[in-house]
Amino acid sequence: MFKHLKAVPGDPLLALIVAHQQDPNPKKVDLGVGVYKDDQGRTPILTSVKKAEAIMVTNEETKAYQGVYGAADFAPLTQTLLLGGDSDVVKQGRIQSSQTPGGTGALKVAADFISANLKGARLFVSDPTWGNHTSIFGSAGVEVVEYPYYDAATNDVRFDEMMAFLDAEMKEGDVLLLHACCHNPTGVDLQLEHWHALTDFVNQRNVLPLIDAAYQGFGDGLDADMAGLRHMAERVPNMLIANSFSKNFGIYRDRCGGLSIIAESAEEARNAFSIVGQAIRANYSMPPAHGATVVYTIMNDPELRRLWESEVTEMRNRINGLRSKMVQKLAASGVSKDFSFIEKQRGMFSYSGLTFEQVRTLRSEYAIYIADTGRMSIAGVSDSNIDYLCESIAKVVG
Ligand code: PLP
Ligand code: TYF
Repeated sequence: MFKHLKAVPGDPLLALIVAHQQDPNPKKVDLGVGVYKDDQGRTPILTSVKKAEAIMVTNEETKAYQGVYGAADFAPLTQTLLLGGDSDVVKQGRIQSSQTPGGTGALKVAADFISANLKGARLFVSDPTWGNHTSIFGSAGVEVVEYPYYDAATNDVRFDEMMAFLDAEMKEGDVLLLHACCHNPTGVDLQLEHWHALTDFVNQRNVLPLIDAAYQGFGDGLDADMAGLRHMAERVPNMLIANSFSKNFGIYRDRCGGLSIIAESAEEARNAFSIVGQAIRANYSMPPAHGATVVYTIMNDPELRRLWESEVTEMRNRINGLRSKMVQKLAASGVSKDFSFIEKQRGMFSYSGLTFEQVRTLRSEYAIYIADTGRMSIAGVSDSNIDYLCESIAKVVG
């Protein structure tokens, strides 16, 4: 039955985790997968999460099924986090939100929803984007098209080219995927004026924006990171938002995120949401409860919420501080390349501009693990490895 099947390669980012784990070199540095790490290289459970879990253990009374959309109380908190406390879209009831197994689950449900109900719609993604965008939508039968985004020469967004391409290629009903903040893999984000222009484009061309919000809080702040998304959400008739709580609550393996759908009226939103429910049932029936209960418990307890917000701030400040330190140390190492852009990028990642050969040399000769594209996960840098890292990059780059 399976004789004709050939093995396929796994996700290269996940393979990098294993390769790093197996490396006996005591100096090894892991800048591969996008998981937050503290200065000791650990991915600790947030104190707010630990406290919420203790409350849950005491209070939880049942593990019975809770329905395709997850806990009912979860939707308003997701909407407030994403759109803020004063959103007209929320007040008008034009948004419906479901809890999903991570941001990936949200994207998969969105892909199935689009594939089954918006016939012929193509998905436009940035060049480059997170590899799973292409695989999730591709496997749902949605054609994926790349639009120009990252400019390696300037380490910035090629916004004029991006708009010219979208204007030439996108047809009414197509789907435009944008990263809300902390672009994966480049770390190069759209600026607010870009969101303004894109909002006009979405309205003029009548395309559907799909916003991937996986790193809220990791760029400039929980609200600041959503400024572009909020601008657009309040001005367009329709939008999908796939959000992840994996990073900002540090609950990666608990699989918690959300899919929100904004429509022109409350009734339209409810109708579309019922079809989202159908896509969920056909996928995984209903989401796991643990992570969502953690998020819900924290958000509804003012003290735990303050603690969580301070923990998000600490993670963000650590990453942004490391960006500055790396820029200083690389400059001090006498390296020929200008790395000052690292400080301007936001979120977990930096497209470093290191070539495939340089990445492979860093891996084989220095036990420094960076994705083949040159993407570095800045969270993997620490006070104890930053000197070794910057010196090694300087040696390899020259
Ligand atoms: N979207 C982007 C851009 C990501 O980088 C990630 C992952 O880490 C996700 C979505 C999905 O996150 P998860 O499914 O772990 O919540
Ligand atoms: O890009 C990253 O590193 C994160 C984590 O299949 C991730 O988004 C990577 C690959 C994958 C799942 C999560």
